[in-house]
Amino acid sequence: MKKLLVAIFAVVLGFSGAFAAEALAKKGMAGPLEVEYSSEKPLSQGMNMINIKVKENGKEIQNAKVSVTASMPAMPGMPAMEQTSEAMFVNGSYMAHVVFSMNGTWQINIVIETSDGKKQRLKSSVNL
Ligand SMILES: [Cu+2]
Repeated sequence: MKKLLVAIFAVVLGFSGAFAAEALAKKGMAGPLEVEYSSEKPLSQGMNMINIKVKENGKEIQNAKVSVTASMPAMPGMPAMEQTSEAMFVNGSYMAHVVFSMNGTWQINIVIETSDGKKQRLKSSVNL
């Protein structure tokens, strides 16, 4: 019975996931740094909070300067858009407020400046 309930629950979760937009949860490398970036809610037009964790060789780095740039190239009737936000280190992760002014595909550029002054970059994109 327990197994059946778990199976039903999994199916329902999977089913709702097919319709609801999912929250951001991605990983990537910025040079030698492992970067995890996520959002609690699905990304949407307007203000979004993006959480970023940075590790080097599995060890968390908490004293870096982290910024997130969201950009979209020009499209018919819309000039190119770009906005950078500096992340703050809060409750164990870097938090950036990122504004997406329209739906569509946004290029994401996460720049991490470590305490030795080196800058590492992770390029990605998100859809909303
Ligand atoms: Cu656009």
